[in-house]
This record gives sequence, structure tokens and C-alpha cells, in this order.
Amino acid sequence: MQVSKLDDAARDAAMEQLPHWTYDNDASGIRRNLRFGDFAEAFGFMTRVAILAEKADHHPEWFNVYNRVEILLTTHDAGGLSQRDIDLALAIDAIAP
Ligand code: H2B
Repeated sequence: MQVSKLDDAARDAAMEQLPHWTYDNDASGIRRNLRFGDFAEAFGFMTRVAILAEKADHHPEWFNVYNRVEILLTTHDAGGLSQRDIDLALAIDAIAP
């Protein structure tokens, strides 16, 4: 399905729903960093996100060390931030601690 990059106004409006996320202009995506009690909690969270991502056919770029998870959402097919990233960010927020 075709997906387009959000324009600046749409991006700014969407970001108002996502106070835990910051827009990274260089990456043309949004970032959220999380910290958990230990690796098992962090990886458990990543597993839940992976299931959501696979269902949506939209996948995060992320980095994990022990109890830290750093997430970048951008849409490769659109060359930047799209509504798919906003939808996945909202779904991630709903299961984040
Ligand atoms: N994830 C992300 N983040 N961006 C994409 O453009 C994307 C994806 N495209 N997951 C999907 C898979 C595409 O490659 C498949 C073929 O639908």
C-alpha cells in the first residue's frame, strides 16, 4: 500500500499526541528511549513491540543494551516520517511502562 511522508504541519500536529517522542530531522523519524528494570523486562517489551510491528508490517529501528531500549521510527518506503510511524508510536506508548 502506498504511503507518503507527512508534511511539516501534519508532523507537528501528530507530535502533539506523542510527548515521549522527539522528531529527529537528520533521521527524518521519531525517537523514544526507554529504561527497564533489567534485560528480561526490556526484551519482553521488545517482543511485544515486535509482534505489533509484524502485524502492521511496519518495523522499528532499535538498539538494546541490557535494560535500555532506543527506538527510531521512520518509513523507508516514504523516505521519512509517515502516518505508519505515528500509529506504531501510539501502539508502543500503549504498552510502554
Ligand atoms: N518498516 C518501516 N519502518 N518502513 C518501511 O517502509 C517498511 C517497514 N516497509 N516494514 C515494509 C516493511 C515493506 O518493506 C514490506 C515489503 O511491506
